[in-house]
Formats: sequence, structure tokens, C-alpha cells
Amino acid sequence: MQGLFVVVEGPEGAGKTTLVEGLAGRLREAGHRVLEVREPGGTETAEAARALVLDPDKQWSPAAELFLILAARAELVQQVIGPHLDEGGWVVLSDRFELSTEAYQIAGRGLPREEVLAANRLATGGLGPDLTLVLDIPPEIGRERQGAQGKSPDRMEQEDAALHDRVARAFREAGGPGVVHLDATVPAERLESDAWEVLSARLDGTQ
Ligand code: Z5A
Repeated sequence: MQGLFVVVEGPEGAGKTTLVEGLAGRLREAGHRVLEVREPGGTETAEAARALVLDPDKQWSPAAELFLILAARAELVQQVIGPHLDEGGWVVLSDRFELSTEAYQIAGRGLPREEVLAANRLATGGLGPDLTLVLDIPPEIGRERQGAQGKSPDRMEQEDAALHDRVARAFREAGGPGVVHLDATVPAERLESDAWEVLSARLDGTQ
């Protein structure tokens, strides 16, 4: 089997991390080799960029924020995702990827679309997901779930509700090849089985 690159996307608190863990477990049980990564992050330098970009005590212009995120992505793709996919036989599961840049930096921050997409292509070398699972959830429910965790909000989470509404709308309206929307208001077990149905069909198609 060729490597398969699967991304889980959606607003904060949608259940991405929970779903990535659940899908990784099911894939391993089914005998697949699985790599789980998160964005921004996944290498020493990308995690350093993540810490800078999410630090609530730092201020970044929208362009600087974009370049930190793309620096992290370039490292993750070149050092980790690309080599695993090239080897074949791996399913790479990523908690966020380039659709988050469209949602937060283009829709949320208002950076110019074509320039951002071109910079993203430079960071990824053109590598994109085979399948993107977008978790659909009203932003207020996601925020409630996060609030219930009792974690202190990071720099992005502290942004105003208007930005988060633009972000949520961009996720809701995302489409194109390989993009599948899932209702994330359902219980986690149900979401996992809905996602597994989509993913296992995709795997059957590639085997
Ligand atoms: N960012 C960006 O700006 N541009 C980019 O290109 C990229 C990222 C790649 C990364 O944060 C930040 O980086 C993000 C955008 C920016 N910031 N914001 N805002 P992150 O990905 O680390 O954090 P997050 O998106 O805010 O995720 P999160 O809080 O970890 O949420 P989640 O992963 O979607 O949800 P979860 O952790 O799986 O679940 C949250 C809680 O809900 C938890 O208590 C679960 O037990 C519960 N849960 C999960 N699923 C369910 C269901 N189905 N029902 C009920 N409760 C559930």
C-alpha cells in the first residue's frame, strides 16, 4: 500500500485529538503502521515554533504568525511526514494541517489568500492530505468543551469571538477533493465510528 496522509480538522474543542487517538487505535488493531502528528509541532524545532506562536504573553503580527506556523510545517513535512509516506505502508494521521491555515490565517486574520497558499506550497513542497476529515461543530460548543477541561487559553484561543466565527465558517464551507465533513456534535464513540467508516473505505480503495 502507498502511504496515506489523513488530516483531522475543525474548530477548537471539536474533538480532533480524541478522534486522532481513536482512529490510530483502530488502524493499529487492523494491522496498519500509524504515525500520529500534530500541527504546529511534531519535531523539536516545530514544537519550539508552536510554543512561540501559542504563548499568550507574546504578540505577533498576522504575517509573523503565518511564518512561524509555516516554518513548523516545513520541518514536519521534510523530516517526518514525507519520509514516512515515501517509505509506503504508513498511515500518517495529523491533528490539523493546511486547512487550519486557510481558516485561521486567511479567513480569521484576513491575510491574502493567493500569497498564503503560495507560501504554504513552498513549506510543504506541494504535499497535501489524501483525506481531510472536517469536524463540524458550532464554535460555542467547542469552547464549552474546552472550558470544561479547565486549561488556560492559549494565544489563539484568547482571540475575540468574531475571529473564531470566521474560522468556524471557513471550516464549515471547506470543500474540494478528499474533504469529508462529519457531525462532531455527536458523542465521541459515534464520531469515531462515522470517521472509521470513511477512512476504512478510503483504505480499501488504496490497497
Ligand atoms: N493554528 C493556526 O492558527 N494555523 C494553522 O495552520 C495551524 C494551527 C495548523 C493549535 O491548537 C492552534 O494553532 C489552534 C489553531 C492554530 N488554536 N486555536 N484556537 P491545538 O490544535 O493544539 O488546539 P485546539 O484546536 O484548540 O484543540 P483542542 O482544544 O486540543 O481541541 P480538539 O483536539 O479539537 O478536541 P479534544 O482535545 O479532542 O477534545 C476537547 C474536549 O472535548 C475533551 O475534554 C474531550 O474529552 C471532549 N470531547 C471530545 N470529543 C467529544 C465529543 N464528541 N463529544 C463531547 N465531548 C468531546
